Formats: sequence, structure tokens, C-alpha cells
Amino acid sequence: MKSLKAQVAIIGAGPSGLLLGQLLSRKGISNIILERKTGDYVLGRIRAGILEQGFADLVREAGVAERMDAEGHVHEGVVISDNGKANRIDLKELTGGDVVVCYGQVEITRDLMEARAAAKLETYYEADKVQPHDVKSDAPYVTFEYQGEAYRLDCDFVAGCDGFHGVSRQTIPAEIRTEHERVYPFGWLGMLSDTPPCHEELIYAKSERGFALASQRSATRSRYYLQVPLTDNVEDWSDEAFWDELKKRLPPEHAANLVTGPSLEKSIAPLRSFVCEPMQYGNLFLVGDAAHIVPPTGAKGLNLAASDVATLYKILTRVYETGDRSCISQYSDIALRRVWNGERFSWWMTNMMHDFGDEVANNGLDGQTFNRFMESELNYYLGSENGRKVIAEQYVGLPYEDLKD
Ligand code: RFL
Ligand code: PHB
Repeated sequence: MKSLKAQVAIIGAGPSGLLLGQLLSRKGISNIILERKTGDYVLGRIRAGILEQGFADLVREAGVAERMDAEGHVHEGVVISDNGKANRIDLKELTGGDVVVCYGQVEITRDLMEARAAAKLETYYEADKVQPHDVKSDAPYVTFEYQGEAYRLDCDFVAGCDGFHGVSRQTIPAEIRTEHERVYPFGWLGMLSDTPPCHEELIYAKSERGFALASQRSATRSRYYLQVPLTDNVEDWSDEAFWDELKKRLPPEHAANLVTGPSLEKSIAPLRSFVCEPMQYGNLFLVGDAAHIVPPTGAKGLNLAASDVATLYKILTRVYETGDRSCISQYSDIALRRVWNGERFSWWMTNMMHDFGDEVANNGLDGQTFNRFMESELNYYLGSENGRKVIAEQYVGLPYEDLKD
């Protein structure tokens, strides 16, 4: 068995693992990343597009913001449409100056990968059978296979950044974990195309035909989503059918500007709210999607991953700078407070914006009655300045919490 050593073993080279690794390295804290897939596979997953200010600042602190600052688009507002009527939420004005940055997760991931490769930091792609051990002890280690050989990585801490289907969460004994879950009765069909966006800001559209989102990656690349039944397959949707349906769900003035073209990618994502508590077990920390999933309606998934990274980064920096390990027990509480806020906002936006059809929904309401309550909810919030403020404040992101002394 080959032997490796690092202060922090990071499982997963998604945005959480790469960002944590980059921040720790800049503080001189050694880390090795173990990733199940190839780098190209990770870069092939088209996901998030909207970064909160806190995330953008963390990327700057990690020293990898050059391209994000040059190519990312600052969005000062967002459009929420209600059955064809577009309402602009002026994020900047309603929050007293806060905005979001439109810059794809794929690009952030690429920037982080390149920085890591340039600094010659160790990453094992296509690492197989990754398994943390003895995480309750002072000498945890992670075993894995790489190119047919068995490895053992000794470390002080394990950061489980391995997403919803990873191994880290399962390492916490079932009797210690509490998992909260809501699976929604629909999914999102996403489409990427090299066509100019139909509007300069994002459009979240509620319609009688179901929800649609008009997002973007650049001035020449659009990302669109449609609410679809869970029973639909990607093959059921030709490009033409997608564009036709999208046109019907967007407000008419924006649908008129839709430029259609061939899809570069189409995929269906199920919608889920999920939280695992606690997020720490001994010297193992869960970070990002490994601990929590939100439906994408609030653009919070990646941003919650970033706030976990920020908290763990502060803790590990304090541990190695002062030798005081007592702060590690703060991780789960601090992370979960912000996670639950993001979960609540994403759940609320999902409820307000989607059609629940005939589902017997939460609170014992049938789907149609639930839909009526949510139509009224959206109508109220969009029509009131205080309501729009509530949406804006949460969309730009709540502040990160500091460690206690
Ligand atoms: P990831 O990105 O899933 O990365 C985890 C990595 O761990 C690897 N892995 C393992 N490695 C070694 N051993 C194992 N046993 C392993 N098991 C797994 C995986 O291969 C992978 O590389 O989690 P991470 O880093 O926590 O990042 C989370 C984000 O990816 C996610 O929250 C966002 O994409 C969510 N999300 C959005 N978030 C936003 O903040 N704003 C958005 O606008 C937004 N839009 C979205 C989204 C997610 C979507 N989908 C498809 C789920 C839109 C969509 C459609
Ligand atoms: C995206 O561009 O992929 C995106 C943007 C905002 C969301 C979800 C997804 O709320």
C-alpha cells in the first residue's frame, strides 16, 4: 500500500472541494483532493450560474477571481413574471447596493482546477473506492485505489465535499444522523444553446403551463429551464418542442425576443430539499451538496456550498494558526443556520413559482388548493415593496456568520 500524508484530506473535486483546497493552500495548510471522476467529466456538468456577493468575495480571497471579474456579468435586478406579467425586482436598490454575479459553475471550477494544477497541488482524479476511516480519532485516514494500486492518506481532518451521492455522509453512523427531505413532484429540463439571451436579466416565470427560467452564461450563450413531469425523458423533448413550450411560458415581450438555435446540452434534474444534521462527526466535516440539497429555484445550492467552505476555512485556519481545536465544534451549528435559511427560501420560491397539479401537497392541501394559496402569496409579495425587499434580500444572500471567540 502506498502512503500519503496531508493535513486535510478533501474528498471530491467539485466547486466545494476545489475552493476549500485553494483557500487552505494559500494559508500553508497542506491538502490532497481525491475525486472519483475525470476532470473533464466534472467540467461537463452544467449547473449553477448565479453567485452571491459572499461567494464572489471568497473566490477573490482564494486568488482565482481574475476571469470571473473580467467575464462575469453583474446583475442588479431579476425579473419574476406571474402569468405573463413581468415584475422587476431591483436587487441593488431594494438591498441598498447588493448585486449578484452571473458566471457559470463550470467556469469557476475550471479556474480553480487550473490554479491547482499551476501550483502543483496534489489531486487524484479517477480515485476509486475512497473510504474515510477512524474519523472520531486524532489519526483519521482515507483509503482509495488509484491506477490499480491501493493508497492510504493519513491526515488531521477529512472534508467531505463529495456531493449528494458521496461516501462521506454515509460515514456518519445512521443513529447519529437526522435527514430531512422533500422530493417535489416535478423536475427541471435544462437546455444550453449558443444564442443570445432573450433579456439582459434572469426571468423566473410562473405560468399556467408550469414554471420556466430564462438564464444565461454570456452575451452569446443562453441557459433555459422548463418545469416537466418526473415521468418525462430528455428524448421526449426535441429542440423545437422545447423552444415552443418556453415561448408560451415567458412574458410575451420577452418571448418575442427569443432567439432559437440547436441545443448544446439537455438534461433533466429532479427537485429536492434535503438536509443532513449534524454536518460534523469527529474530524469529518460535510461540505456543500454532501450535506444539503436545495431545489434550484432560489439559485442557492452552490452559494450554500460556498458558505460551508467559508466556515470550515475559518475554523481550520484558526486551528493551525493558534493550536486551539475547540472551535471545530462550532462548524455544524454555524453552517446549518445559513443552510436552513437557504433551504427555506428555495422551498418557498419553489412553492410559489411551480404548478403542483393534483399532488396532495404539504399541510394536507390538494395541489389545486395549494396552487391557489401560492398564487395569492406571489401576488402579494410582488405587489408590495416590502415583499419585493424580502425576495431581494434573500436572493442576493444573507451575510456569513463569524466564529465565536
Ligand atoms: P458537486 O458539484 O456534486 O461535487 C462533488 C464531487 O465529488 C465527487 N464524488 C466523489 N469523489 C470521490 N469519491 C467519492 N465516493 C465521490 N462521490 C462523489 C463527484 O464526482 C463530484 O465531482 O458538489 P459541491 O462541490 O458541493 O457543489 C455543489 C454544487 O454543484 C450545487 O450545489 C449547485 O450546482 C446547485 N445549483 C445551483 N446552485 C447555485 O448556487 N446557483 C444556481 O444557479 C444553481 N443552479 C444547481 C443549479 C444545480 C442543478 N442541478 C443539475 C442539480 C441548476 C441545476 C440544474
Ligand atoms: C442557471 O443559470 O443555471 C441557473 C440560474 C438561476 C437559478 C437556477 C439555475 O435559480
